[in-house]
Amino acid sequence: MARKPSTARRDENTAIIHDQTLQRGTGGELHQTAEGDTPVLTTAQGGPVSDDQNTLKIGPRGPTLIEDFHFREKIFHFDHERIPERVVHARGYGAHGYFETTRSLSDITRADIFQRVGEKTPVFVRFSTVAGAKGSADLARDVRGFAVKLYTKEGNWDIVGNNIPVFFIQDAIKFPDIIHAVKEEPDRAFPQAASAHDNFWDFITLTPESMHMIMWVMSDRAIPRSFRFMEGFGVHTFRFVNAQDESTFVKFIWKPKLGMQSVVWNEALKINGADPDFHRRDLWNAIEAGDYPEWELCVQVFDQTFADAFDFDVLDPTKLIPEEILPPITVGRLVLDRMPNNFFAETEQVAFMTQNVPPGIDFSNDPLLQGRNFSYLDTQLKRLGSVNFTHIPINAPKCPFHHFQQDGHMAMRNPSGRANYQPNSWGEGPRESPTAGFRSFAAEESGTKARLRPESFADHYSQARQFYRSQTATEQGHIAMALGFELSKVQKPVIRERMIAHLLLIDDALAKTVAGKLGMTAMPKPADAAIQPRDDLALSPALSILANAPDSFTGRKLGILIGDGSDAGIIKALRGAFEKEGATVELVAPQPSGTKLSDGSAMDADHAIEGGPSVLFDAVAIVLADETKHPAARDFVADAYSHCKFIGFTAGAKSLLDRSGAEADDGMIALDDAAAASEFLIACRQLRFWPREDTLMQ
Ligand code: HDD
Repeated sequence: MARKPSTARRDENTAIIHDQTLQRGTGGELHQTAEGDTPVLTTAQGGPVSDDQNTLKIGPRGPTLIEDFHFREKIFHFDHERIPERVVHARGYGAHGYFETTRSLSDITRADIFQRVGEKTPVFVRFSTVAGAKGSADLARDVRGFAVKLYTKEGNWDIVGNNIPVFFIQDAIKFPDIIHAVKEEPDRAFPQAASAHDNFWDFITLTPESMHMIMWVMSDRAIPRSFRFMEGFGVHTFRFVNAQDESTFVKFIWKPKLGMQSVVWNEALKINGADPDFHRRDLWNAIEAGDYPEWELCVQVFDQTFADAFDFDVLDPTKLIPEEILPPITVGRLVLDRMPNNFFAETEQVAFMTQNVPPGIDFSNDPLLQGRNFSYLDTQLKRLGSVNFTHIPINAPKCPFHHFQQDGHMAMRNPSGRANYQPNSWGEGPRESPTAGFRSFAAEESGTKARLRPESFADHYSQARQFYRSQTATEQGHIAMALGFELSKVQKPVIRERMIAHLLLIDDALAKTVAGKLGMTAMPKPADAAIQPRDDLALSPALSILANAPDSFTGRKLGILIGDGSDAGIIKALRGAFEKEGATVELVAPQPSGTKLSDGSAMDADHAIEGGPSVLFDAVAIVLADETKHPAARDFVADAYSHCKFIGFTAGAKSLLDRSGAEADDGMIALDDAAAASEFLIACRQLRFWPREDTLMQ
């Protein structure tokens, strides 16, 4: 695949800040340059600084003077660098790109973004974990945020979604509870970025509506290999509204062009140690290399008749509509092609809000969505500190905008002219437009004021069962292992038992397997279900990652372990074949430089072996001339083997394979000569050799 250098990382989002920096540094005649073209360091007020190494003192060993305004300003600013991290989704990573409309939806929505095929709309996307703090590791078992800000010609549209199509709770009033429960326990402040603790499982087992979501969170979806290999979901039912003010229901889905992929749990634990920034580094590297990640935007559209006939309430955010029942239609593509200039300015300060919708897109009565629409504005004020957070370039619309909001902290733009209200007699300023403006869909509403959950939301187990049973046997095994791991960290037996009681309503065999993993001798009674789970829902293969595998190694990474005497021809052939596939190849060696290959050439490696464990790669090749005693080399092979990776090996690697416990199977491919590289690549397209997992479990 051709590697393009990333496009210049500068755009209007940061231009204001950047230009001010330039002006500060090169501010004309007054500010000479220090050396050559290096600008003179100044204070924030623009005053040139003569000494930035020493505070102002009386004598070399004397007290520091209050008069030192440069020191005072520098420390004052530093002391205030941090803003509150997001109360959820604190750890995230963002990128710029564009959305291209590939299908006109002008019959069902008047949203400008869906009128013209080929229309390109700038976007900013932020991926995140939910529970961990800003500095936590990327491979936590967790839901991933998938928030997309589309800078449309009719204002910003934010699809603030996750990589899981359902949610834990049905009503927004429960959100603080679920989040408190999953985050670190307040007396001890641990565990961080982990759901494997009593409080979380206590809440889950007391909240049956979370059962469907918990099946997803225990599945491989919660340990994605990369942001690039995740689906994204708007979760709620929204509305499209057309020019005739007619409404159609819609659900939004992002589908990754490279297909989905996850890691295994033992691998995730090790990645967190080897590279806690694994996901953000992956996104950075892909975009910098010109391998721009891409998703299709798909919509599931339906009318009231479909909604009435569907098995569940379309307003219930703990339910999904299987793709087999309502096939998604592709309407556009999302391409991420530029990293931010500055993490804080853009990724940290970006403010997503579900209530940001353009005319032609509207809300349903999903009670979770309604509560979110209220919550997101609050959080921006808390985090960004001013009602003027839309003045920050990343949050400002890219279309023309005019309003009379003024003043407030850090106001960067105030309306000009005399009139700051409307209507006015000065002929100044904007006026509302009944035709172009946002009009809420005129839904008829009636009812008695009450705190109620609808009866139609009461089945908490049927779709959990459908999800579990729609997984491949390998994925079902992973769910059982995840539940076993998580519940093994729960200290209170009653909580574990309660979970088994719920699992009995989802799948009897699963419940028994997990109980066995926990060493439970007697099974509890099944939980009391408000509505007995259904057994008649058709399986939905679309819910499985492995049943929809891409059969491609594009976008993945091969690690080649080399040492002195490694066969130069095989290394070259592997590199050629895998790079042609659009994969990345990295070399791992005992030292970072100076490995002598079979042809006498010296080769630099990308990683010294201690820093380049096999968990960083999707497949590995062990191209060694003879025995290596390096302890990390044994881990390299043993991990790759137990994580079911395809392993290519040369004859000289045999003794290392034996010492590492890697036994011959169809996932172990001999690299006898350069020609074997393409055979190895064909095998690697399956991504993992899952049959090995059964052997390992025996
Ligand atoms: Fe939320 C952030 C996704 C329910 C309140 N949420 C946040 C982010 C994502 C989601 C991706 C991070 C955005 C970013 O990258 O800056 N949230 C969801 C999804 C939900 C959901 C898919 C259910 C379908 N959220 C939810 C509820 C509430 C909130 C029910 C409150 C009633 N969410 C917030 C928040 C956050 C947030 C507190 C924290 C930081 C922020 O908004 O900007 O307002």
